[in-house]
Amino acid sequence: MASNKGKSMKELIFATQNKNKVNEIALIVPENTNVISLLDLGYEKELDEDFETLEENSLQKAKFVFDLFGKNCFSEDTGLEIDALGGAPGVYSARYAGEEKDMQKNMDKVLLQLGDSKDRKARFKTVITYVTSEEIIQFVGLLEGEIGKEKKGINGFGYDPIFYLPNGQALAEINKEEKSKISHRGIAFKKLISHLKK
Ligand code: ITT
Repeated sequence: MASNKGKSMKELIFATQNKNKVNEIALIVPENTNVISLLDLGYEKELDEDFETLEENSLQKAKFVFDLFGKNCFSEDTGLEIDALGGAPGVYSARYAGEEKDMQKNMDKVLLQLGDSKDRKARFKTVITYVTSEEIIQFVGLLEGEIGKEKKGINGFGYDPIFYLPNGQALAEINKEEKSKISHRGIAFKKLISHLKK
């Protein structure tokens, strides 16, 4: 992502293989930080997510990658929580409509389940876990909105076309710079950066 020059440069492994997450984070990485993803490291094996909470899955991924590479690292796990569906898809967001992780099918399932429901309140929740030899710490980022009645926009990824912001725009209708400023992922990552500055 960035070259590691000056001596105060911080190097961090981002324990993800999701290119979209990497691209969003890249926009808000401070100049003194070099973020290296698992894609950069050529690590392609899917990371296990065996638990039923974002916190535990995020911790599992970060610890695994820290043990593997022995370098300061962070992971993030994100889920979409829809109130009228009792918090689903939540931790099952990637595979909501099946193992093939097909986002069109995942979104169609949500739209079908909600039907004409008036209560469409939802939020994205990101849990970042930062692991070093000295500490393990988590940071949460939330983005509140609602599930629209149709898919809108071509930007972003995942559930962005059906997640509407309070102003009525779908997350897939704003560009990635704007998304990074307001998003669950951006908020959690900025908390990590402030922690690193302490
Ligand atoms: P990792 O390598 O980081 O585990 P992943 O794709 O498995 O990547 P998650 O388990 O954190 O990612 O995410 C679950 C799903 O939630 C993901 O596949 C997306 O479909 C969706 N998702 C995550 N972040 C999103 C965002 O910012 N906007 C829309 N959908 C998102």
